[in-house]
Amino acid sequence: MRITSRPADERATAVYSSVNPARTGDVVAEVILGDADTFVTACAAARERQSTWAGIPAPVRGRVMGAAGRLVEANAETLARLVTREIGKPYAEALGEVREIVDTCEFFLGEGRRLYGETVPSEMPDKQLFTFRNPVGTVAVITAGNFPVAVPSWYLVPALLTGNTVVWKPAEYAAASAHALYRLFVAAGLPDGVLQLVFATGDDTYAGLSQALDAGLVDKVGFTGSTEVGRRIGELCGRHLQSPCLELGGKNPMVVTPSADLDLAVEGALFAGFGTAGQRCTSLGTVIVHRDVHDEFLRRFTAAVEAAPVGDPAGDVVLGPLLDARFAARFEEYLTWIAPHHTVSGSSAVGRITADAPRNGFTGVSTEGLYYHPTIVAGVTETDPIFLHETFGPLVGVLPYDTLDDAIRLANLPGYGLSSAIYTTDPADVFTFRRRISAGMVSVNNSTSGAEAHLPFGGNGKSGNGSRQSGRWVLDQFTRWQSVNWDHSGRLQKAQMDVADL
Ligand code: UN1
Repeated sequence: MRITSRPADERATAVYSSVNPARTGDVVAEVILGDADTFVTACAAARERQSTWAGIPAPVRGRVMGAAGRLVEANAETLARLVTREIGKPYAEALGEVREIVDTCEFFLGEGRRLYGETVPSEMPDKQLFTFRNPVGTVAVITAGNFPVAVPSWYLVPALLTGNTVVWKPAEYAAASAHALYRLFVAAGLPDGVLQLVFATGDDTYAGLSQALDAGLVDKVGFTGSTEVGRRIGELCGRHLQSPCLELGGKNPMVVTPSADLDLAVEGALFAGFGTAGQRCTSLGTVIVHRDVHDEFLRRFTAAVEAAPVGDPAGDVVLGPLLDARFAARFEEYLTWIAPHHTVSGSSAVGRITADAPRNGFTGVSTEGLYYHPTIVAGVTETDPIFLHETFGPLVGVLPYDTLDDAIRLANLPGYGLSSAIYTTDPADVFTFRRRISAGMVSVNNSTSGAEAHLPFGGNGKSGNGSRQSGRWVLDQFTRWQSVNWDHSGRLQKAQMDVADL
């Protein structure tokens, strides 16, 4: 299948092949890439349609979001299969991801009837004060491919619902999934041009975004991706006095206290660490375990990882391949570092699964595909690169702690602040942890990953600029408050008047 930007870009110069990471030679889509001009043109086209779209009553825009959700639901299995084929996400997780779009659409269908403003009492007689939410204008959305459809919907649905037009640039290695979602949204009744899909390289997108911001064509940027790129986008937006919605990396800790249910903690660590092959921004980075239960936890966690089914993501596996060759190359840099430094468990080998480094029960084709052994690294220290940085692959570090104070210090040390988890049966631990952890999200006796569509999602520190997505909180990203004061006294009343002057 050949796919291109909308509106179709005649000047496109390069064709990118989006391939199945589980099987060499399976080209999922030939993506016709645009360039910086394509991006700017799309922003101009979106800008042109914005006031017409904003003129449609919010409950009616909400109905379009509801229709999009129903269409996605009706096509859920097809879309999930495409996600699995294009990025190697296990089918059950891909289906969950598609379900999350439906949840988001359902939530914002109702929100179209609830874009409330307020009436506010005035300090002057015969004067009325009101607040209204106005759309920001044109929104540029740039998304990663590890959540190729759900995470984009977290931006598209609220941005469109609140009367913005959107230019969406998905990751090219997940372009077919993005294109399929785009088509479902258009089929749901979005007027022509209200949502623009653009395929371009990261460099071209950055250049196009910079030009579009200079030309005043973009009012808000939403970006999900690496901390490194997020910083550049943040700087660029800052120069235009804009505050983007940034959802960046994570080094999400899990603290296991002595009172924890260890089997539950192991189950949580397995899913959080190795689901989506460890490539969620919310994936588990390091387990920080109380010394009294450290060895037992490690023994059970190792056994669980050894038994975890790995292989063909279309089947019932815990993990499939990595997303794309670029991610695999980056992950391998971390792997070369660990071997001389640490004890590795959870697998007979580290690195790529091949005929020479096989894995028991593996269901993929071992000489093909970007499959890696799921790896636990025991005894990491607080200066190790794998402790400090997001590895974005199937690798989890484990280290012991002695006091909860120290566990929290270690959990905050890498400087991210997206998700976190604590396993305990002591409520005092929960409240101490919740109060002192820097993360935007805290799970108690549950995985660090697994978002719900109506709870604020987002991070602090290197994980973002404090913006939150999802639920009613995201409305503040895509609308601006307008205050209206209406004086019907028939005279000029000045604020801060004395009671005697009234
Ligand atoms: C989840 O953990 O359910 O890109 C969602 C990511 C995140 C979404 C994670 N923005 O991995």
